[in-house]
Parts: sequence; structure tokens; C-alpha cells
Amino acid sequence: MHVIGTAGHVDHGKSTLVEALTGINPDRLKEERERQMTIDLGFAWLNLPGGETVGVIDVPGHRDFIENMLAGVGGIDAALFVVAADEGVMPQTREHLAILDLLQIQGGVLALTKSDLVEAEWLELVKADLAAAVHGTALAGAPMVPVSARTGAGLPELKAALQACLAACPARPDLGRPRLPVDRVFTIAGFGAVVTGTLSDGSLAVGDEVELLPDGLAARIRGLQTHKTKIERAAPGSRVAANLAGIDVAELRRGMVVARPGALKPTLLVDVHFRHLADVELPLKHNAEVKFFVGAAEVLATARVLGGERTPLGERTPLGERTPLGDAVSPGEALPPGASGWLQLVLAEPVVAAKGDRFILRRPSPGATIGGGVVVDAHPAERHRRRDPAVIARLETLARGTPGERLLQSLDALGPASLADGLRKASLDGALAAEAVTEIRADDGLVELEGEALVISRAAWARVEADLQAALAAYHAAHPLRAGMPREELKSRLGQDSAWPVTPKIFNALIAHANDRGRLVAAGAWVRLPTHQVRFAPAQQALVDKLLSAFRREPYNTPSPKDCAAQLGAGGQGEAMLSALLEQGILFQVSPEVLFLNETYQAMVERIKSHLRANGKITVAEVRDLFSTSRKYALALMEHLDAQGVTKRTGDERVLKREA
Ligand SMILES: Nc1nc2c(ncn2[C@@H]2O[C@H](COP(=O)(O)OP(=O)(O)OP(=O)(O)O)[C@@H](O)[C@H]2O)c(=O)[nH]1
Ligand SMILES: [Mg+2]
Repeated sequence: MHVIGTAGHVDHGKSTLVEALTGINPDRLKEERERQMTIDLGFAWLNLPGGETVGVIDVPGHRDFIENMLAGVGGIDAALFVVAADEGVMPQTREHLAILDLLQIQGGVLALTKSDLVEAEWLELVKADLAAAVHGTALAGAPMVPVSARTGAGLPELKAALQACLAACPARPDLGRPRLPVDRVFTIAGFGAVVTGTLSDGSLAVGDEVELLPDGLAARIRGLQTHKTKIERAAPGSRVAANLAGIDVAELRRGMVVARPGALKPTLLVDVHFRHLADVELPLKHNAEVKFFVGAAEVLATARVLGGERTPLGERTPLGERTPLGDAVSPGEALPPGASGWLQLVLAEPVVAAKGDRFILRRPSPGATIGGGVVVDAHPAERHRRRDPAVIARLETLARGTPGERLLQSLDALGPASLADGLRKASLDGALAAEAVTEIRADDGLVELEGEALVISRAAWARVEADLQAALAAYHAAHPLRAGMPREELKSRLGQDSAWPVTPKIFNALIAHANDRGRLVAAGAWVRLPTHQVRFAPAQQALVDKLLSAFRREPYNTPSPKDCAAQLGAGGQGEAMLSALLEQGILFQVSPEVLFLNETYQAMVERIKSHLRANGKITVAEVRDLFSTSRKYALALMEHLDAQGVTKRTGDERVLKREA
């Protein structure tokens, strides 16, 4: 599940390229089609040659609409960065590039559009210019592909480059805490309110009760779609349209977040690490008014400068690291262009944000992007006093991650592992290790599968549980007459989607834990959902009743398995129903050719045993006469009892081998 977003200067051919790639015109507004200019976000989906379908967000390039662009780029995995070959690098080429870099969008492809309009020599000049522009940014080294939407040249190469870029892109983590930042709201006649967005941190399913933040409105998910296809469950990282019941569309707006009730809290105060763009003209003054963009939300804020580093132009400072060249920016001082530092943003309205979220700041008027960075504390306890060195020390530690967070990260990557391995991978020992364990235990972040010898993070466990249940539900739907899914099949199914190896030891521990928690039932070679029951359709049940009454009429002269299957239905149905009757223990098979009702079989065994206890021995002929049946049935039963170790053959006779 991936989402890509376009970016680039106005009129450089982004929307035309999206339509050439996907067949979908992303400009859906009448005004956009009339003005031939994108105003708001557009959505499409692209089938890659490898079979993956990826979501596409098309953004406006015009500088007047850059704030609409910001509502869409937050959740993308990779950029489709567009530069028109005839015009080359332009102001919003640079501004969009800066935004993608501040948001740390990790990959992308550089498409040189309108290549049909230029000569080869000119194209080389534009390429060199673009390579210089992306130097030192998140898109440095991204492949450059000349294309023409007009002639179709380069489109297959572009798709291949996008595919390679996404293949290298890690899957979005499932933290069991879904968030859908709403980037579009509309109604569908007869269905009501629909919100769309790029889902992160967890999955959503039809029927889920949800909350719309920051307002705290309750709703229920009535339907879900991705790429206009109905789905039951949406995975993190996918484009999602959610039809909401119990809410009025007038209450909804872009920037809201759909989440589980109570899972997230809106905030009016965030502590951030901020990078001020080097080519901005003015310094960022303490208490300056800014626009804060996070997720799909936009809110006015006052920026309080807590401290920072004056770094040389263009040079990047890794979080918290002091460069010898930079001298400090004191609390309350203005942050000059090119500097980075710690801000506390006092928000005019509540938003939903989480630690680690990337954000952008813009100056309200005249509008300009001035920088961005990462949320370090989404719920600081208080307004920080300006001259408190402990505040920055704490933020630096938070930015690196608490010991517990570092342990959880390494456990998430390892899958089920020993606690000791998790600590080793996170390079935590001594007091830090103890602190990490205490912290994640306090947050209930650890699931013990086998004490400390095999643990898994709570979030990874939630994923495993959801995968197991989805695999079983799919199996039951495909095989309604089977008692359950074969264990081995479930194991390989789980292994297919897993980021870590599913060894027999790990699989058994996972299944045992899920079984103990009542999430599934593991019985012998079968695993099923607790709710699964083999139920025959009425017409099938009538055939079963008829067959069983034949067994009751002649309990010892029973139809063969082949006859039974034929009576139960053609085309494989009869065989499947017969297996179900055997699995349910209604019928019992003593040999490939002989079946009895289970109760008949039990009674026969008892009668033979008591005969043996009384007489010491029995022959096949005596068994035959005991039940007034034929030799075929008597022989099959006795050979079965020999094999079971109930009887032992000596010559023509059988004796009791042992008392059960
Ligand atoms: N010759 C030629 N013209 C193109 C090509 N791609 C786009 N155009 C033209 O360029 C103009 C702008 O294209 P759009 O796709 O609307 O550009 P955009 O980047 O989406 O513009 P905004 O969304 O407003 O930022 C249109 O007139 C297109 O027909 C191309 O490959 N070759
Ligand atoms: Mg456009």
C-alpha cells in the first residue's frame, strides 16, 4: 500500500502527467477545468507493471494554492517531482522541493515533462540545473526521467522508476492507533458524509466506532473504499474514503482526524524542532505569528523561540548535535534564516499531532514557506519559561527517543524475540535497559508469549492478531464446510506477509497465545475463529438428514463413502459435506470403504469388548452374526480395532489387547 504525490511549479504538466499515467483526470472542479489550473488536491490511482496499485495525489503548483498542496503531501511515500523541460527550475520547483525535504519524504522520481518541446542539448542543461537544485535534499540522487504526456515517450520508464522507488520504501508501521487526517469531505446522495485521507498508524474497518478530532464528534464507519473499490478493512499507508454514519457533513472539515474514540487527544501546545529555510529573507522573531501545517490541518500559532543554533547556510544539523561552526541562538532571540532550533508553538485552535509528525511553518502574509521540522512533544505540560536550560536538554533527549521507545522500535523490527535480544539491538544496557523495560511495561507495550524468552511489542501483536483473524475469516468464507484452516496453511499464510521469519517455535507460541485469549480456537491440526461453525444450507441439510436416516435404518449395513458423497451432491459438494460430517464426528470411518454413525461405532466397540471380556476371544464370523451384518463390515471393524490396539489377532481369532 503506497501513495505518491506530485509536486512542482505551476503549469509544468503534473495533472496532465497523472492523467497520462492513470487515465484519470485529477482536476475534478469545474473551475480547474475552465482555468486549466489545479486549485485543490486531486486523486487518482496507478497500476504499476509489477501489479501494485498505488494512490496518487495531484497537487496545485500555483503559489496561491500552496496551502492546499500542504494538506495532501503529509502522508505520501514518494514524490513524483515534475519539472517542465522547456521552462526548467522555477520558484515553486524550489519551494515544493524545500517542503518535501522538510517533510523528509524519503524517495521520489524526477519527471522532466514536455520533453517533446525541447532539443536534446537543452534537456541536458535542464537536467544539470535540476541535479544542482535537489543536491543536499531528500530527493538528491533520485532518478531523472524525461517524459511527454503528449507523445507518451518515457511513460513506461517513469512507471518502472516509480516501482523501483516504492519497492525500496518501507511499509507504513501499524501502531494499532489509526489516524486518518481528512483532506476531503463530501456527500454521496443516499449514503451521507464521506471523508478521504491517507491512513497512518493503524487500520480501520467497516463497523468501527470512531471519533472526529479535535471536535470529539462520534461516528461509525458505514463503508470503506480504496481507489473506488469497496473494502472491509483499510491498511495503514493506503488512500481511504470512509462513509460515516451518525454525523452531519456540515460538522466535517479538512484537517480533522478520524481516530478510535479516546485514542488521541487534541493539543493547543506543541514543542518542535524547527529548521528555518536558508533562502527566507526575514528572521523568525520570538512570538511571531505563523501558520502551522500538520497532517491535513492548518492552524495559526505563535512561535516561541526556546533556543537554537546558527548554522552556516545550507548546512544541516542533525537533531540535537552541536556543530562547532554554529553559535547559539538564545531563548527569545530571533532565529535567522538557515538556523535551526527548538520552538514552542502556541496554537490558536486545537489540532491532533503526535510525536514524530513532520510539519511546515508559513508566514501568514505575505504568504511564504519559512521552514518546518518534527514534533518532539505533542503534549507539553506547560508553557516553557524562556530561560530554562533544562527544557532544551529534555527536548534533545525526547527527540532521540526514550529508552522505552527505542526498545519498542527494535522489538518491532525483530518480531517475536527474547527481551534480551531486543535490548541488545537497541544498544540499551545497565540502568537504561532497566528503565526501558519499566517504561514499556508501564505503558502495557509488551506481550509475553513465553515469559521474557519470547516477547513481542503490543503493536506487533495487534498486527499478528489481525492477520490471523483475517486469514481465518477468508479461509472460512472459501471453505464454509471445513471445521477450520489447516495449521500448516495458516503458518505459511502468516509467513507471507510477515516482516520477520515465522519459525515453527514462533508460530506455535503465537497460536497458543491467541488461543488463550479466545481470539481463535486451535484444536489439533485445525485452527478456526471462535465464531465459526459448519452450517449446511437448508437444501444441503435436507440431503444430510436423508442420508443419516438411511444410516439409522440400517446401522450395520451402511452406504460406502462414495455412495454417501453421491447422495449428498455433485461437483465436489458431496465430498466436502461428507468430510464435514466426519470432522464433526457425526460419522466415523473405520476403513476406506466403511462408515458408521459415530454412536453406532461406539456401541459396536462396547459390545465386542464385553463379548471378549466374557468369552476371551471372537472371530470375524461371530462379529458378523452379532450385528447381523456382512463379512465386509465385520472384517473392516476388526482390522480397525487391531490397528487401534484394542484387539490382537491370533490366527482366526481376536483377543482383547488391553483395557482402555
Ligand atoms: N507539449 C506538451 N504539453 C504538455 C505536456 N504536459 C502538459 N502539457 C501542457 O501543459 C499545460 C499545463 O499542464 P497541467 O497538467 O495542467 O500542469 P500542472 O502542472 O498540473 O499545473 P498546475 O496544476 O496548475 O500546477 C497544459 O496546457 C498541458 O496540455 C507535454 O508532455 N507536452
Ligand atoms: Mg495540475
